[in-house]
Amino acid sequence: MAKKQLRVGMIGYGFMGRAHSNAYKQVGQFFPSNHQVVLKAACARDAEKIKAFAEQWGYESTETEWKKLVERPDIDVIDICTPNNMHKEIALAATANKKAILCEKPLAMNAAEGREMVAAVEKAGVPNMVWYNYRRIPAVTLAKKLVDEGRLGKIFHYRAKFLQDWTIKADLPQGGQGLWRLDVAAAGSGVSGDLLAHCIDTSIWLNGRLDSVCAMTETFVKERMHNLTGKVEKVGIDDACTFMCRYANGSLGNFESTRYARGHKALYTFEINGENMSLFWDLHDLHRLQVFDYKDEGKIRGWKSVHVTDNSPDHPYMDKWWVPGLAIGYDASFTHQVADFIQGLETGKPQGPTFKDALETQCVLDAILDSAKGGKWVTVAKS
Ligand code: SOE
Repeated sequence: MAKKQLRVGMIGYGFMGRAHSNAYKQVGQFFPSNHQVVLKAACARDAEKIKAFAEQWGYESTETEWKKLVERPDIDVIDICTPNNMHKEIALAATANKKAILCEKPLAMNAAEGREMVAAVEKAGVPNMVWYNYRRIPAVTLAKKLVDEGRLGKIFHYRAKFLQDWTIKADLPQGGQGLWRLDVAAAGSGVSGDLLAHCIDTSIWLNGRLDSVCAMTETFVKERMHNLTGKVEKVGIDDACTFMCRYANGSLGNFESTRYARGHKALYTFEINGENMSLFWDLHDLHRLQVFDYKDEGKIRGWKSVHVTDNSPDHPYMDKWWVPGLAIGYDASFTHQVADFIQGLETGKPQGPTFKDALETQCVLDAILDSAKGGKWVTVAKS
């Protein structure tokens, strides 16, 4: 039977443009379905750069104006890999043209924008998803399975951190390609929207709704040269953010994120402590889920390090890869996301995180920034 084409129009060509393109190329090989992904067009303002990107990754054509791309009848899905300040406008235009949308995280600059985006995709009925990829690391997906099976019992604590060190240099400029993450006008926020957003998404998925938050933020380097204006300008993003929270299920949360933790490049870890079981995961050892099961026999009770590589349905996604015991990497989380998105199209059961799911994270981010500004506890708005 001829496969249905899923023709991708990619906007942006940075780190995420590469990660997503790689996933589109891999998915058909490892996760066969009734769809065939076609890299139809790549789009960015710089004609030469986007041409080079398209040639490297195998896109059939290029555009330099995203408005043209979203109108093209030969595109089924728009992948938004631009800085955050473009997400809303592109998503609304793509929706108006009845395209499915895969949007890079965070969904938007803030919850108000996110709400508009959710309303638009829901009204138009277009498939939508946000690239919170860490949900689909097999060890993290296994954690979700254990939580859903009720094995942890009542959950008391959730703690997570995401640490980096790449912005310590005070003479690193802000703005423009690669450095837009330091420019509040393009990013909306700093580590909260960039890194904590991942931790919050995973935590909502595993532990449910956050009710209230109390946060502090700091901007260690107050001024940086702006690549777009050529002037030294105030830095408007949070360089570090720590917050505590209360979850709707009664548990307590503790989160930390910074780009000033010398020696750490991408240390994302989380731990959940339940009445009967605790779980711990570390991105630097991404195949392992650490499990402590209080129900184990006392004599041999202790932390187990489960290498999530078994080629069976017990270990999510792994039956599609190599033989048992062999590892896959960070890139596979994106491949899994595309596979699940396609499964959602084929079954009519959309896979998360949808725009609506990602709006919940956006509401938490707004509450965090509010709390840090006012030095007080803030109730998280309902999405
Ligand atoms: C920032 O350095 C960054 O690339 C984030 O933007 C990604 O979302 C995260 O997964 C890794 O770090």
